[in-house]
Amino acid sequence: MVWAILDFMVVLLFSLFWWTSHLIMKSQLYVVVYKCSSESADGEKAKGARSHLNRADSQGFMDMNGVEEGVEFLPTMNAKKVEKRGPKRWVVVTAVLIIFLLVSLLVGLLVWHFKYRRAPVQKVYNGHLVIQNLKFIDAYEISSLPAPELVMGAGILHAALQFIWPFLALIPPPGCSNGLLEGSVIAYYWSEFIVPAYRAKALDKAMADEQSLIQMVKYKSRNPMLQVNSIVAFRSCNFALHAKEGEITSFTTPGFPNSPYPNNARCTWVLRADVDSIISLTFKTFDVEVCSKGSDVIKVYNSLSPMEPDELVTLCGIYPPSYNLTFLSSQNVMLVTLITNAEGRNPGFKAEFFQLPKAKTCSKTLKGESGTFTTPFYPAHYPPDMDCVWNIEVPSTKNVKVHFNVFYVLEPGTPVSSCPKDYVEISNTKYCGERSQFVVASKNNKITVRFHSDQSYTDTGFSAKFLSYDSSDPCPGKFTCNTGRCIDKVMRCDGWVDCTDASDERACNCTTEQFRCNNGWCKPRFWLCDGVNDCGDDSDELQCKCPDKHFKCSNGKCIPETQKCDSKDDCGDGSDEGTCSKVVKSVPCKDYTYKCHNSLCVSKTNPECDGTKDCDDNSDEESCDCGIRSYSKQTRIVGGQDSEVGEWPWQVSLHVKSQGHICGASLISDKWLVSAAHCFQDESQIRYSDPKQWTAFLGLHDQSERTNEMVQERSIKRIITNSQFNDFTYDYDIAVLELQSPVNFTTTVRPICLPDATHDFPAGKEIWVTGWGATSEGGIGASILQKAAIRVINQTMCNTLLADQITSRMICVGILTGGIDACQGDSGGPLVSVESNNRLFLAGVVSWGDGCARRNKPGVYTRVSKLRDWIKQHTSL
Ligand code: 4AZ
Repeated sequence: MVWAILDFMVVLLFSLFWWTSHLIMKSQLYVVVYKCSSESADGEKAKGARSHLNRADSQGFMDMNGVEEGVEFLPTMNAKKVEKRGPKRWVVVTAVLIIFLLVSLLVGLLVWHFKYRRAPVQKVYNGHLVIQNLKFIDAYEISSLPAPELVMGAGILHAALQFIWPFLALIPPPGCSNGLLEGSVIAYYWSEFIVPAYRAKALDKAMADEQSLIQMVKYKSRNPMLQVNSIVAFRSCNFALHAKEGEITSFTTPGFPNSPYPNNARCTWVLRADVDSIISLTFKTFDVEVCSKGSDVIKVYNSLSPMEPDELVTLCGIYPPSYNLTFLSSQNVMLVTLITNAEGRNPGFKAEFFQLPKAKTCSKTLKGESGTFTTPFYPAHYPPDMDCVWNIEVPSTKNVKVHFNVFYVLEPGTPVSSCPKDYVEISNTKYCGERSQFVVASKNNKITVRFHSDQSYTDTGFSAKFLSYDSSDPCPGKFTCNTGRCIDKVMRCDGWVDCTDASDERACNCTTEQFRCNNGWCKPRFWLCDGVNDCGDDSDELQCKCPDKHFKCSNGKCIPETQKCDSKDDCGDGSDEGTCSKVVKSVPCKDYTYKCHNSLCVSKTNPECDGTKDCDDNSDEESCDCGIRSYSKQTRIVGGQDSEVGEWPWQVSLHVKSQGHICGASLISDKWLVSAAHCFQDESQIRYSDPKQWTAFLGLHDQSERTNEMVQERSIKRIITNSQFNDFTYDYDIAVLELQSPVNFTTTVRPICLPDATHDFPAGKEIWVTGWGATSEGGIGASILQKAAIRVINQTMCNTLLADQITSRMICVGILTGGIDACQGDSGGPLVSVESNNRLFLAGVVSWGDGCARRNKPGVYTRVSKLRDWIKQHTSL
């Protein structure tokens, strides 16, 4: 239709052109008449003007009366005469102008039509089709392309070849040996089309539609009996790039960043470098369909053939910009492939590569008291096909140990027990996989560390340091684990396993505050009957178990299992009804049942935004645009606890004028934040309760980069602290803040979900705390947003540990061995839990603690679910 209109316009323009050219001729004649009667000075001027005309015009001609005629533009001075003898001057000027415009438009349109719209574009597709009523014969099984006659000889395909010629191969379907299958052949094809640019999209559409493809093959074959099914066509796009000496070369998926990469595509990028060079490839931006079976996928190969043994990595999903996506080749070639399915509209990637001289060796001899070493190109993925040896030697009177700070030598699908592919080897022991920090010690002053990577799949590698130690006292003032690691003496026999081989908890005499497990371990007494198998043999929980076929309520009561999830509160604390995975609809509303908007209640644990409609009015799945990160990739922490950009998009930094960052907060809508009431208590010097004192920074990653384009800065309009907040006990430690103007949701700014009042965060659940607070007790704040995974602590146990200071508006979360915790400056910030559907909920607000990261002193957080109604009352959210 659009093209019909365009064609009509072209015809119209031709007509106009014809008409206007007549007009031009007429006006030329008109000028000639004028020229005939002009004389003297005017005539001179006209002559002068004539010299500007083109040659054909300036030649002029003689009429019958011998009057010289010519074509000229009208000199201004003749205007009056013109007015007397013909149409006014402005009419002529306007006409000339219109003509000029129309001609330009016409020329433009013709250029666009022939140069761009009709410009030939090459479209390449490959794929396969199944021909059902073609009997497979052995003659098809030839190494070169089958000759057309051969296929036509089969009497079926014929002209279909015009469409899908040439076939790369004709094979019987899998599972059938040659010649055995009656009437069925799989034809692999590769076809190239040259089409006008304006038809390219329609061709893509047709090639993506299986039914239209089948029709097309049938039509072209002129054989309606041909039974073709399951035909697929993939768009081919192939690029070849060569690294330039000393330069970085970039490439992107087609259309990046303005339009998504094509569906049903097979794209390849062949990367080459000079001989004796290797390639370093980095994905700078990576946004591909979220990984699932059959999803769009990018693969990088350490060769030019896309074969599994040479595959370096398979990538899909969305990676934050800070994620390390650098890969190295072992030789001067690399291949990147993109395979896309029929769905998904993601932008794709931007990548860069450059060449590096191929290092002769990565092996080294390291001497001295201490030193560091890493896998080649760490923290980039180490190259495949590498063997490095580090010969370490410390002074002869000392022994040596190697401490691995970071260790990622993981090959997907390989057992870490035998490490058959990539590995680190020390004293005939192989290490591989993902490991937390560990130490390997030697019994003399030398140690040899070997690293091997095979052809496929590479990882981040390791970062290690070597240290010399005195063999008579390997850990001065400390306890030495059998692994060689040094730990504080107080950690010996305290019930916690601190040495990876548990050597700190063996051969212990239990104290009066401990009980002895059946297997001999000593454990703190308050761990008895806490529902966690601390002994490992369950002996700390056995005496407190309910009889067979009974359910143990959270308050310790035992009830028959049949009474669980029967819509009656048999425990008395709702714990038998609050943890039912099956929805019992329209149960009597209780403290532990979820209330739908229609006032009916359902008994299901945490039904909000879990992707299942549990309320008849769907109210449990409404207002669920929250708790989702823009980046689908969870990063591994490499050498620290730094967050990735956009990993916690609800995190807010609250600054006080002239003091900088003071507290954290969480974004719950485009204009409301949740924080801690204790952040807004006035002090003699500063009125912290005054909204004008505060500025909120959203989308912030690094405190030193607050002017970054991803950051949104807002003033605070209102601070509402909970009127029941007690600044002695820190009970009801919650506040909501209204922003002066709403924020825009972006990849780095998004709200967190608020849990329903009945939402359960069970003891033992892993939860994340984030903030720019102090990184040690009494220490200074972090510049990069920090993250830490901690666990919910049983409320009764926490009350014991923290001297009965825990109210029901508080939740204790931490790691009882110490070392991981929130601290000063994290206050007000989020404690978030990953719930079903990978959605994150605000479980708590950082509130207080007995110091930071101390043993048996978990952090205390405001329990948001308990104050959900208060938040609703003040924000209507
Ligand atoms: C504080 O002063 C603070 N360990 C916050 C949290 C904790 C301790 C202190 C928890 O803001």
